[in-house]
Amino acid sequence: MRSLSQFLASDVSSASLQEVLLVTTQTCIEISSALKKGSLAGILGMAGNENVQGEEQKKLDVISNNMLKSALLASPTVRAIASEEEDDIVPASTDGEYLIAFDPLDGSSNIDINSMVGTIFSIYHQVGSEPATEADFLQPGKNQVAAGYVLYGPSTMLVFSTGHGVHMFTLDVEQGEFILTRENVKVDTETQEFAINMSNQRFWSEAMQNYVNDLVAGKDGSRGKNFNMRWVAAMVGDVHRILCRGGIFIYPWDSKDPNKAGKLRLMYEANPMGMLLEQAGGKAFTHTDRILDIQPDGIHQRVAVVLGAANEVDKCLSY
Ligand code: AFP
Repeated sequence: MRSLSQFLASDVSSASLQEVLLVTTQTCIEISSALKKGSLAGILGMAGNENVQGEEQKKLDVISNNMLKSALLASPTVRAIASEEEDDIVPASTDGEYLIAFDPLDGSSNIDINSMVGTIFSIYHQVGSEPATEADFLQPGKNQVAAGYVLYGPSTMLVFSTGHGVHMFTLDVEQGEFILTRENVKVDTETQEFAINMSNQRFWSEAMQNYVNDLVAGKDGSRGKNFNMRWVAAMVGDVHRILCRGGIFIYPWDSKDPNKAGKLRLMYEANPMGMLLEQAGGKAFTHTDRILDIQPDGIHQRVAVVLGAANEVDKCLSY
């Protein structure tokens, strides 16, 4: 039974990357404790603000964001952070070598129903000179040096990759540390399970409607096999299920959005999850491009996402 610090000491050669991963994950343990207290700590409900994307912020979005922000900015390894909950990047007062992008609480609409939420993080090398600017963050996802998430479910789990496979850790609450519970997770190339918000069906492209109609037709349709559907409404929960037992997750662009950009954020959701899926042998695309190849044009950019079992992603894109 290896703890996270033992794993990092033996499997991650850079001491500064070990440090940034430890600071991030230690803060997630504190977020996990806050979540466990729920209503007792008076931290549920709305904060009364909107984030830069015009979404209402929950108190816990704000609390989690502030916890990660202050912990990371205090670390000498961090040059700057970008958060889904911050309008602009926040430079640190150090000459640290890492840029961290994060979604402090993905799926926050699940908080009030005591369902799954998570923190997603993505780590890049600083590329420009100091002080850091937004332009430094605009690197394609294939440049990520590490990416992962902490899932706050029945147990709290850390899943991450530094480019050498995907590893899962479970929080030992008594000891207050993550313990390695699955190494080198792989996603089957085939699947019979899909995740998509079906209520948007009429707004999808004709091709996406045809693809999903064929999944739903099951054995009676052209696919010749039945498919099951699951939707956690937190990408972190849907991706975790895919890493554990396979599947495909889709958040397509739809005609409600004139830019046809999709809902999910490239830097805080699609890139880190794309890295994990590829490291586990799966695929991650928009409706046209490999996600990790996209050159971002802004830190809050949104994209369409199709990720999961390699053959099923290919099949979806073939429509
Ligand atoms: P929130 O964090 O604002 O709740 O959004 C979560 C999310 O971006 C992603 O985690 C889910 O997959 C997706 O939204 C759920 O979207 P729907 O509202 O369409 O179910």
